[in-house]
Amino acid sequence: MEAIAPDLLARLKSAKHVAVLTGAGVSAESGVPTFRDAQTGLWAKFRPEDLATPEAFRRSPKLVWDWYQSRSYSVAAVEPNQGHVALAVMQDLFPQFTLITQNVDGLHERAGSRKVIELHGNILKHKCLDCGMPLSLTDAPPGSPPACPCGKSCYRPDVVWFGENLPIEALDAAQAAARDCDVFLSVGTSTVVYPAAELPFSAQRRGAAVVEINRDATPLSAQADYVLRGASGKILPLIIDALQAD
Ligand code: BV8
Repeated sequence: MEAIAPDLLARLKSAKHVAVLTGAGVSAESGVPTFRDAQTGLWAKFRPEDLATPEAFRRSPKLVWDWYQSRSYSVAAVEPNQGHVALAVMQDLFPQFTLITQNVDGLHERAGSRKVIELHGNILKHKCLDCGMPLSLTDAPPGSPPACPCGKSCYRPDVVWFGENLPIEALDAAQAAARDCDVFLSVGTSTVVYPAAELPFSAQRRGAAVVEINRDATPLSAQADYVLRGASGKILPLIIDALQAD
């Protein structure tokens, strides 16, 4: 992986507001399968996009519930990696810093990031499918999924499924940060899921320098001002080291 380009470093050092969008690639080095990695086990024959929908949950509640439970256990069993830790350090290096994530694994908070904008919810949180009441798994009756105390429906994971609107306050905050920032880092995301994928393009239209940090090419690569090709767990600490060098 090449060093951080001097002009990118200069942009970062003079930035008043840095915004970061992360995707599943940031959690890959913690051992969390990325969203489009091949599914394993019981769900090997399903595409994630086909399970992460309200229709799939209504059609096969136990299958979808168990998939989320299995993902929750694997997330609880892993640790944040050097990429998460670097972003937690980065939040104190700029006058304003906004971390926006598509990830539902809660690893940014566990690494010490504050005020994380979770665009797609959090797999460790639950709510009622019907009344939307927040629910705790520790109080849940037996069942896959458990019944909600409201008596009308059942627990569901508090994540945003395909075809569902994003939480409006989270989306508004993310879009405001994209419009306002001087540098926008897009890290570990395939840049295919909207409206999150629009954020780096929106930032660039408003004059921000857009940096893609990704192991592979994405639809953003050709348009990004900088492309740092490689693992986020290696590249993000390099950026911290360069910023703190003198
Ligand atoms: C909505 C929660 C209004 C659930 C998720 C406009 C245009 C086209 C389509 C649409 C559009 N507007 C809406 C749509 C439809 C849809 C959509 O975008 N579909 C896509 C597939 C085309 N969007 C929606 O439905 C959204 N809702 O817009 O509401 C509406 C309402 C009704 C009708 C229409 C519109 C809701 C989207 C949210 C879905 N929920 N997650 C769950 O997790 O189970 S999205 C899911 O994908 C995850 O959150 C994931 O984070 C996200 C994006 O994926 P990535 O994070 O990018 O992960 P991926 O595996 O794809 O890529 C990993 C990347 O990392 C790769 O590039 C890889 O190379 C790289 N990498 C791997 N290792 C590393 C690495 N990089 C660096 N270092 C490494 N070590």
